[in-house]
Formats: sequence, C-alpha cells, structure tokens
Amino acid sequence: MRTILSPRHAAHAGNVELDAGAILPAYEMPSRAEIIKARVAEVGLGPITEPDEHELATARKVHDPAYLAFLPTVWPEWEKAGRGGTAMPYVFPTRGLRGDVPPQAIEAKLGFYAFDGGATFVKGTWEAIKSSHDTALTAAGLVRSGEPAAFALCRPPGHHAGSNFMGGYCFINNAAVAAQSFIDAGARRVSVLDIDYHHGNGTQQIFYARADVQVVNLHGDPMTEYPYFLGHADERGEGEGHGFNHNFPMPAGTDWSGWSAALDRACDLVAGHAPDVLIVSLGVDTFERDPISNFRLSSADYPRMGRRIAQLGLPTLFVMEGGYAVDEIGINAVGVLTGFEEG
Ligand code: SP5
Ligand code: ZN
Repeated sequence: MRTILSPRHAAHAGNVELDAGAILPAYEMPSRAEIIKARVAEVGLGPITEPDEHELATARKVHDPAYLAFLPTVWPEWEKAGRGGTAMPYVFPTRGLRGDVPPQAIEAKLGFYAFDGGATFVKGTWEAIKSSHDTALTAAGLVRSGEPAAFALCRPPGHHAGSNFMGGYCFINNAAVAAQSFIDAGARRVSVLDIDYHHGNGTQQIFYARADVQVVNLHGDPMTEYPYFLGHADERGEGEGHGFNHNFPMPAGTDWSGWSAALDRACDLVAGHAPDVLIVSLGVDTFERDPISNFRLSSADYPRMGRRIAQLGLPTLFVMEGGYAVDEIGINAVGVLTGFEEG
C-alpha cells in the first residue's frame, strides 16, 4: 500500500507539555513520523509520496468554521502579544462559566477552543496541521479511486479533536475529515475503528448524532485513563445516531488476550454496519513500553491486529494517531500494515 507523508509535519517541533508536575519536551515529536517512514521503506510496504493541497471545505463539515479559522491565527497572535516558547491552553470555560462568548485575548481563545493543555503551538504548528489534513485527504482519494488500502502518516494526530475543540496533541480530526470526504463522494456508510490507547473523544463527538458514520473505539477505561471525560460503554449515540457509537473500555494492564477479544467484537460490529469503507485510527500507544499508557501489547501483536482487520475484506484507510515509544513505533505501526497486507 502507498504511504502519504508531508515533510511539513516537522515544522511542529520543540513544543513542551506539562506531565506529572514537570514541563517536558512533548511526547508527540517529529521523530515519530520519521521513524515510521524509515520502517515503511525498510520493509518495502510500498511507495511513499507527499500529499496534494486540499481546501478546508470538507473539514468545515465536521468542524465549526470559527474553530478552523482560529487555528492559523494562534501563533501570529501569540507573537503579537509579545510571547514566545510554546502557546498552551490553560484557562477553560468549564461548568457555570460563559462558554458561549468567544473571547478576544489569545490565551482565552486557546482555552475556549480546547479541553486540555495538550494541544500546543509553535511557529510551524499550523503548517503541520494543514499538511496532516492534506495527508488524510490525499490517502482517502487513493482508496476512493480503487486502491484496496492506503496509509495516511498523519502528524499531528487528530482523534481527540472535536467539532470545536482541540486537545491531546490533536487539532484537525484527520480521520473525521476523511470519513466526511467518503460520504461526500457517495459512500452511504463509513466505519471508523479507533484502536489508539486513548478514547477518540473528538471522533465520537463529531459523529455522535449521525447514522452514516459508525464509530467503534477500543481504549483504556476513562475512569482511570486519559481523556477521562468520555468513552464509557453506555455512550451509544443520540438521535439518528443512536446505536452507531460503540465503546470498549478496558482496564490498565490489558494484554493481547483481552484486547483481541474486544477487537473481535468490534470487527463484528463493523461488519454489521456493512460500510463502503473502513477508516482505522491507528495508534500504537497500546504497546507495553509506551511511556504514557498502560496496556501490555507486544510488537508481535501488531501484525495480528492487521490480519484481523484484513479479514473484514473492506477498502481500508489507515490514519496515524498516537504511539510514544519512539524506538519501536516503526516496527509496531508498520507491523499492523504488513499484517493487513498478508491478510
Ligand atoms: C493522540 C494521542 O495519543 N494523544 C494522547 C494525549 C495524552 N495526553 C496526556 C497523557 C497523560 C499521561 N500521563 C502519564 C504520566 C507518565 N509520565
Ligand atoms: Zn493515544
């Protein structure tokens, strides 16, 4: 399968995050994409090419246009306010505060459009966000034109970004934009299977009231695992979307036996939806040595999950999400793809 990757991802670099009481280099770093790219080349998965530029028209159908318009303004406004370093949200309009009035100060806008402090900006962040969005749409175009599968090596990732909020290293929801692009091109049903360690709260929120895009999530139990405030098993969708959202929260410590049982049930739900196309939100932070997560999958498990997904027999777009054990991220992410191709 073909891999799409933009060199512009690397402009999103040098940012920091607050982790367990310390300011550290962000775990979501440029070497992640470069190491996956090197592994794609090493195993001969297929050609690696750059994305085409795409308009934001499709993104405006899954994100609030005002939110999308805000993203490119962050760094210029931050600089204009005399600041440098990393722009990070830190004040939020939570319950009882006015979340309905878009503020003017840049630090207030950051919190207005965020659910945590994990979506941070440096000078090149918008350029990278746009290139990641372009990567997803270019790879989706390959699948639309008949490729059985494609790999969108997106960076920054997207599944924590909702219709009007960023967070968890995510800004534009690349998988959601790709799903919308398939619907706009005539697909009647799409499934998003999110196998990142963290619940894809943004993807769930975007499609929660829709029956055309089924969302199935496997993740750490939100009672104890980030992003905490969404991802319980009783969240089934609302209105027309009722029955089209499925969550499989699992306890910290889950290994392949528990995880693969949930994958089997998730695949049965996808098969039941009979989608025209499958989008896999591919995170490999389920790995036993991931520095910020708590499942116990081994490198040998990733080809197994690719083979199980291939059994669905669906046109499949893989969209890169998380995974922070950088040394093994290439082996693990590309392991899923080679397993898929072996079928
Ligand atoms: C796309 C994606 O995988 N985003 C994940 C964002 C997670 N951000 C917060 C995680 C906090 C975990 N803290 C663990 C402490 C270990 N030092
Ligand atoms: Zn994750």
